[in-house]
Amino acid sequence: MSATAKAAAQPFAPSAFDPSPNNLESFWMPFTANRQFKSKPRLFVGAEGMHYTTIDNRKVLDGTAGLWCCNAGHGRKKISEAVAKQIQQMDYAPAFQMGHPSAFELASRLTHLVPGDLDHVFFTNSGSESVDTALKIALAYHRVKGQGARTRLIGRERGYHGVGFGGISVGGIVSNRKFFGPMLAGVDHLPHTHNLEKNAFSKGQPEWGAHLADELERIVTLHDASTIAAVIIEPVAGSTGVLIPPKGYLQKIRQICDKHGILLIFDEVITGFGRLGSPFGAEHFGVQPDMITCAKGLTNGAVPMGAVFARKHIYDAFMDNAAENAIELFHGYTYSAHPVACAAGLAVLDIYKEEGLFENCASLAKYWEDAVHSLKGIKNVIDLRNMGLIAGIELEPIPGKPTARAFNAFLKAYDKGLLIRTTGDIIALSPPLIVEKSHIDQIFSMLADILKNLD
Ligand code: PXG
Ligand code: PLP
Repeated sequence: MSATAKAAAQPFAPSAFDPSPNNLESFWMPFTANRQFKSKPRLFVGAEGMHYTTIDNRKVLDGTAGLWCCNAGHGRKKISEAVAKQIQQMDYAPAFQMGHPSAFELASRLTHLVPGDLDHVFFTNSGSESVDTALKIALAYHRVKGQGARTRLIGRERGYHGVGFGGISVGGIVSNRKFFGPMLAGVDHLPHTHNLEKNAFSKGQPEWGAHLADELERIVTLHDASTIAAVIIEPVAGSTGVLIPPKGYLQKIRQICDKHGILLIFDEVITGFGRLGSPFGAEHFGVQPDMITCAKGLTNGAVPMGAVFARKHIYDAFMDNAAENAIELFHGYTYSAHPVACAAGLAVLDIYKEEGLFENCASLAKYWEDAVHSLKGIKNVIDLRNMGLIAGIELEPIPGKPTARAFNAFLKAYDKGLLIRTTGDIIALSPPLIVEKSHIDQIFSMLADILKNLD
């Protein structure tokens, strides 16, 4: 059918004067209850500062920075102007065997945000691509170093590392894995660190659980270190419902990796760019990973972009082991270091610096913690967790109906004018880092109301 015939055959073709969608069928929505959504849609049409505007012109307070990505809040002119300027000046430059200046500028500015000699940046378009990139670099690194038998990748139960085949293989969220066959071979998993009996209602890092890092020794004994390439973990697990690392746990993981020549990858797609009050979680916890994956806050969510930081010895291994004029790493995306994404990234770094947003996060962390724990005692709240500007609020599931209680809270919050995120029966909060005490008060007074009146 021609485009015109198709338009004529479609009785509800949107008119140029009414941009609101009137056919919700075609778009297969990601990680969404499509039928529920389409029966009662929730559509945003605007965003400014701490708020979204709905299609029916209501303001919704953003308790989640979009999806953990709009750390500098919404509607930032500096970003939109930089993006517009870049598109006008040069829309695209080939990513392979060619370059453009802002890619180099962004990479070098980014390296100042991460600790140690994480001096090299590989650009991607998402967190999922960053994860698959880091896993591939880990495998290739050992190979160019003459240790090609190191092919195993170790993730963690309940970990979220995006949705590529590498990411779901090392990830540990059952629903994200069980539909998709055997995935990557040679993957093993550490146990997660969540334990309500020991750690419920801990403020910040729980006391109990550092010994769970020793499970890595057991895995090494089982497979032998000579077969293991890398361990990948989220310093704070986000997507699974906010699991804060027990005191000393990440340090122990680092020590065991060092002992056995295993690379340690921190997946900081959520913890990067100030979410914990430091530029990255690595600095926050005082642990030096060999690679860091990031995305989201890199461009404030305005343009898709991700990145992998690699330590000097990793980059050098590739440079030192390839013939002159040869490509050193056979990996990359059409849109790696896209000029428009780089323009957004540079503008965002300016905003973070000029407005001291990481520091704002750090200075509000205690106020946030007190607000989170003010929900203690409300019926069905079985745990409260917090760190930086992140909160996890775990609810007792309705017997026989897991996820229903938290999803109901999400729907009620949206109606009331608050955006929250739920996973299983856990509510996750992560407001933009421009948040003020008055917004925090609003978030928790609305939430307390909702939870008190929840079935
Ligand atoms: N790693 C981590 C640690 C993440 O949190 C990804 C990788 C994948 O990034 P992309 O850009 O491919 O989505 C993520 C993403 C939620 C939620 O509310 C979390 C993410 C994405 C969407 C929703 O839990 N994390
Ligand atoms: N599929 C085909 C047929 C392609 O030609 C390409 C890139 O050239 C890709 C997939 C990968 O796309 P991207 O580089 O945007 O990840």
